[in-house]
Amino acid sequence: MEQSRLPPGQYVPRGRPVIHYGRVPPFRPESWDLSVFGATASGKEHRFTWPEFESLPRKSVLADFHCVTKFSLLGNEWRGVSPATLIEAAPPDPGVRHVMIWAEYGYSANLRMSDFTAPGTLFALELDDKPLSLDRGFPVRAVVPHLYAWKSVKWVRAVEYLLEDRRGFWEERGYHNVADPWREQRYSHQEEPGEGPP
Ligand SMILES: Nc1nc2c(c(=O)[nH]1)N[C@H]1C(S)=C(S)[C@@H](COP(=O)(O)O)O[C@H]1N2
Ligand SMILES: [Mo]
Repeated sequence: MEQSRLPPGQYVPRGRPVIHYGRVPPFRPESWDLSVFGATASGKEHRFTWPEFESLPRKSVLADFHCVTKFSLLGNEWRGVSPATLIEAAPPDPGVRHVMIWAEYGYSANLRMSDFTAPGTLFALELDDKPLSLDRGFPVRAVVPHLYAWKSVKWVRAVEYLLEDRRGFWEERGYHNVADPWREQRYSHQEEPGEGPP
């Protein structure tokens, strides 16, 4: 049964690996904020403080998670804030087709607007009924379960609305701009016309 849930080339490891590039950032609630900037409809940046973000309405998403290094974690129950809530607070310019999600220390991943607003995409604060652990992205991580997990940015601090697509951290380093695991879109050399920035 579980086999049919796995995209091509993926396996279920023993345990639940934690991986990221660089160090785990400290969380300082007094200075933490999450901003929505770039091509907003108003032209202004919108900032959520920690108390503001923490009190936004939450929803649950049950989803699998596929890392490009080939392990998959099945049945994660994420709880957090829908991208629709951010879009409502800070509407994008009508020309916005892409977003960049920014983390602490400059890590980033770009998404098509359609992937950002997909039903499974979430800004998660909880995993399996507990606040995220620091190493899994506390206080807030993106979850984009239908794409390879490097797009699921931990320690999110900003969302940038883009009028033109731009590559994020791994997308600039040889990884696929779209990253659909069901199509094994692992590397940038596999990109078809229209799948990458102009
Ligand atoms: N900020 C940040 N987010 C990140 C990464 C990172 O290096 N920095 N690594 C990504 C990769 S490649 C994977 S597989 C997942 C791992 O998530 P996990 O540690 O919860 O398993 O986080 C993603 N999010
Ligand atoms: Mo990964």
